[in-house]
Amino acid sequence: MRSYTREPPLMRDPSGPPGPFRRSFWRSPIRGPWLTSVLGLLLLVSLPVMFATGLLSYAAYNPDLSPLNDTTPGKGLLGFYLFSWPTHPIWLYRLTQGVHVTLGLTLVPILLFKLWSVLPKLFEWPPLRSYAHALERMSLFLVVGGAGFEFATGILNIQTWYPFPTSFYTLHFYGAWVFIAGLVVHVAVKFPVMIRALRSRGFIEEMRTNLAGTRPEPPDAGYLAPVAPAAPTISRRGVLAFAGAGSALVALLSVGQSLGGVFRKTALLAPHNQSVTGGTAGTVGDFQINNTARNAGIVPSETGAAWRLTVGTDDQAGHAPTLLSRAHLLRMEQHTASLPIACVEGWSTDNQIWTGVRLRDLAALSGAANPLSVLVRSLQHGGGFNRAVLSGEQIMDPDSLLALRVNGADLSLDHGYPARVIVPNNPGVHNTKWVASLTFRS
Ligand SMILES: Nc1nc2c(c(=O)[nH]1)N[C@H]1C(S)=C(S)[C@@H](COP(=O)(O)O)O[C@H]1N2
Ligand SMILES: [Mo]
Repeated sequence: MRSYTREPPLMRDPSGPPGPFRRSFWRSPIRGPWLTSVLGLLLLVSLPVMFATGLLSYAAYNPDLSPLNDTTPGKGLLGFYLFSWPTHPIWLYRLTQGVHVTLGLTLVPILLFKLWSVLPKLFEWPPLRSYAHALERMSLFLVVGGAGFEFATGILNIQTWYPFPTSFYTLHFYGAWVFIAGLVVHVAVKFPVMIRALRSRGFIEEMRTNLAGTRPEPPDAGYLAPVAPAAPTISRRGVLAFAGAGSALVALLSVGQSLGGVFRKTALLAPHNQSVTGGTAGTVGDFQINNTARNAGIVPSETGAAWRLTVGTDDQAGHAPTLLSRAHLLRMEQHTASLPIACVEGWSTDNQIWTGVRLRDLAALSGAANPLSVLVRSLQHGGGFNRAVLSGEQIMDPDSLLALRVNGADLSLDHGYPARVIVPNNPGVHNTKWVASLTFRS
């Protein structure tokens, strides 16, 4: 019988305080550089996707267009990459944000296993050996703290729980930059160690190794493998299968909110998916709504026959704004576009058939033939989503509509009656419902 309790003399640490600060306290025989590196590699390929799709999501809000769109003021240099968010392809935001949210949820089990695998390092003794060591540990603080912060704020947001002291976007955006700064240092330091560790054992071979054949890794300078390993109770392939199954389960229970179709009902972890009716009673092709008229405090009397759309420009010189009734809008040239609604929270609708007046026709009517932007205001009084600014490019797209009808029926009150904005590839939050006014800027 092989003994698992022999301590190599070099790795002894009788001088540290007792308990977890002694290396011999950590006995899991599967903990070691190889397992940490496999989990690390998974995160190394996924986290840049999270970062990139996150930055794209911020760009999709067109924050440079208006302070009203920008919930992250003072971004300064961190907004260097911003560009005017395109209207095509129409499914782009649905894809990037679906990936951001689904991948983020899927990574949670991997992240937890990765943190477990490096737990002894938290108690490393002596805590600081050199300047380089101090720098490395500081970067870990940013990486671990940043990851915890980004995952926690992201998950709270998609669960529509907002215990934040300030805007979610501000926190999540700055948190992402702090996290990525730490990650870059961490990867620079650890990449060679990871490659060496991955080469130390064959992946396929490890996947063929059962519990009886599981052997500890030799104690390493990185403080991961145990100096006094206990007998294994699970193989490395068992741990990876467990983590993988956890990830797969989370993915399967959430991806339906973005995929739509028959998968929609499988998204049990996605709170937005549970109401699948938009109140268009009796019509085919009804679909879910995010915010109801009642919840938004829409007063039915304001949406009745007295409703008028105010269309104007921001330069007061010249003509007064035009007031248009719904009947008038319906007599204007009607256009149809098949577009989804895709929310920052990852859920999206399938394409719906929207019918209404082109935003660019309304711009022309206001006297702004080449508008730079438009401020859309809702009837809704309170709440953060009652206004948005759209870009000139968005206004001019022939599929950008002030929708009056959807799937062949008048909009229901919950879908935004009397009129709502629908713009291709626009984050859902900028598709304002219960529109009261459009103010074009040239
Ligand atoms: N007036 C108003 N418009 C709004 C909202 C709102 O709360 N009030 N929610 C926005 C958000 S966050 C999204 S994702 C879409 C969702 O459209 P739906 O509520 O019809 O599903 O509407 C947007 N338009
Ligand atoms: Mo949204």
